[in-house]
Amino acid sequence: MKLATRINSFLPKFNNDLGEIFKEFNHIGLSHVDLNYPEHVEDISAQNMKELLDKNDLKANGVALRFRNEFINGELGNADKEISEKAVQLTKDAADYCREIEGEVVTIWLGFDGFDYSFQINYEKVWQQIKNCMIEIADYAPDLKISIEYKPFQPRAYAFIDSLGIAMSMMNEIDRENVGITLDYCHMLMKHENPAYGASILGSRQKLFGVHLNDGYGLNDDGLMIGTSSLVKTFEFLYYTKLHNYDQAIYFDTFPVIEDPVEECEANLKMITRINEKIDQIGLNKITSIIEKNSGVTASELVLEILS
Ligand SMILES: [Mn+2]
Repeated sequence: MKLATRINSFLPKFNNDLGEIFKEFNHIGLSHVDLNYPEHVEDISAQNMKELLDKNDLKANGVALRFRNEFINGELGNADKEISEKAVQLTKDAADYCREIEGEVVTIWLGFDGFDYSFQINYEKVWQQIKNCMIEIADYAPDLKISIEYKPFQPRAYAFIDSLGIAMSMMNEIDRENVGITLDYCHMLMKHENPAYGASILGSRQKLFGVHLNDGYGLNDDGLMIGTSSLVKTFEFLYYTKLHNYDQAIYFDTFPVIEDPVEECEANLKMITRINEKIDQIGLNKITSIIEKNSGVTASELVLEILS
């Protein structure tokens, strides 16, 4: 398993020093890093970043776009063409940086493309604009995976790309080999989606480009530790990532606020390792055969076996 975690959780404890954080990542047992772009790279050239990763025996999984204040009314889909073009350029720059540090995935979460009011945006116009921007980005970096991370709402009352269905429709219209989807477990719970459903459908199509793992109660992006709220769903989700040989990093997108970030990350590591072992112990074939029975009662017996 390639494992990464949220850098921002570690910043306060490690004096906002990426060098110290990477050292700790390696010490804990993580293998990969996802960098927010431009947030985490502003003072560090790609060459220096690569050296810093190498020094700590870490690999880049990729970069994740973080759009700033000027994009508050939309990124790729902004009604102001100039701002939309800036968002495209920032994403191209992120792709260049990603390639130079030998990362593979550019994750695009359009946090501000969305709406708060009825009659606020022209949905079809925004749809076409985001689609065309994504095509431009995908064709700019055909050697990289361009991955759409969706979230139903927050910070906007409604996000534009808000669900598995909308993200897949957009992906299909973009129609590029190198465009896929990142599933954020908590975001899916917020939309009352079953995470495993997404992992199955995208995994089957080789379109699962990213996994953000965490847990929550559904109403909010809680970012709880893995397996602490919906353990059985987490098992089912990870079964499908294994079944379809998901090969990018699993990123712990959790938010330790009260918890010590190192201890919290270690808890995530312990949990995912244990779940992984348990899936192997039961066996993919056996789980597959249980699903074939199409029975709630048999499914409940699998839960008993997980508990044993
Ligand atoms: Mn996420």
